[in-house]
Amino acid sequence: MVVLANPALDEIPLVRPQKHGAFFSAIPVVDLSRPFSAEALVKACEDVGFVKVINHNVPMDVVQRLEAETVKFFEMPQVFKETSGPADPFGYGNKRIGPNGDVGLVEYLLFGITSKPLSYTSMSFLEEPSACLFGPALSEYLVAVKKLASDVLELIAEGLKIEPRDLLNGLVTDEQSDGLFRLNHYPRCPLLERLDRSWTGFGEHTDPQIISVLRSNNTTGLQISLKNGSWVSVPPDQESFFIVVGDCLQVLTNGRFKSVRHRVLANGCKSRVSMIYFFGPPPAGKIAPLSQLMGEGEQSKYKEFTWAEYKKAAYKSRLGDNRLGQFEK
Ligand code: GA4
Repeated sequence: MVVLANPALDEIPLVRPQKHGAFFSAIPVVDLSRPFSAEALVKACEDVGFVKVINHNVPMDVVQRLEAETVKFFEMPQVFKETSGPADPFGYGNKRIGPNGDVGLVEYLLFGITSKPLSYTSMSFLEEPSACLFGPALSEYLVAVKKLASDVLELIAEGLKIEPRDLLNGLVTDEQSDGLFRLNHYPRCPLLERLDRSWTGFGEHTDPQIISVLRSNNTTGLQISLKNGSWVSVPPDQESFFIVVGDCLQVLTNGRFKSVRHRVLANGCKSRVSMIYFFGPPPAGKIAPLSQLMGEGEQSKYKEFTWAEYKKAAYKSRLGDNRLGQFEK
């Protein structure tokens, strides 16, 4: 019999008795340097709510610098990492996700991001001389990925024929816009590998924001749920970014885009490091379907709310809850 020494592991849901399923080869890919990328982005957001973007203009050395600093942080002794925790709401977190009892086989750093000037919440490890390269690497990454998010939203607005063209990206570049940044580490776990089991790394959920921009190292684990409810594995690609449609974009498009349910399974083979920048609107921003996207006689499917209201409700929910449910008409 195998005894799991860490009691917290007992609480982590076992997803299913086999390892990752086949890779889904039909993840939409959009080359941002090509004509018709606007239309292709819209189609991907409608069909899947998830899209891989290439030729994104984020320099790979910026990504690699932050990844190297992140790996260095997660390799530090547990007591050191914990001086930057708990993640309540920002800081270092280990296995516990959010305030309502969700758990996963993951450790992470969660930063709050303010827009102008672009800055992140401080943490005690950042004051150590050994972490002196972390802050500059993080700042550079945030600037580059924010530009990518802004470009993508502008293209989506073009594809949807929204005027003015900066209406969507304006929500995330606004001075008051509300960003979050998450560095996740799913550790290698030889025990899991030996058991040939998958545990939940990060449980299924949708992202509450407008979009999220995700990048991971070359390790499997991420899965998305398709419209028919089936789960498919996303082939990792460390050079690309994945755009995840969030709940707010679903509402802004009156359900034309769907926020995609996704999760990460931990199978223990290789450690996975992911970086996700969540782009939320200003707290007072009203989230409602854009009138220009409504067909004749089309009614809003949602009660109007502000991002502050939605966020407050989200932090009372469990990770896997359907958060939009209570705002549906
Ligand atoms: C899911 C998406 C992001 O990771 C996150 C998560 C947040 C957290 O980890 O603190 C939440 C979760 C996420 C939604 C419901 C609440 C809040 C955990 C949780 C149970 C940072 C976010 O913005 O919402």
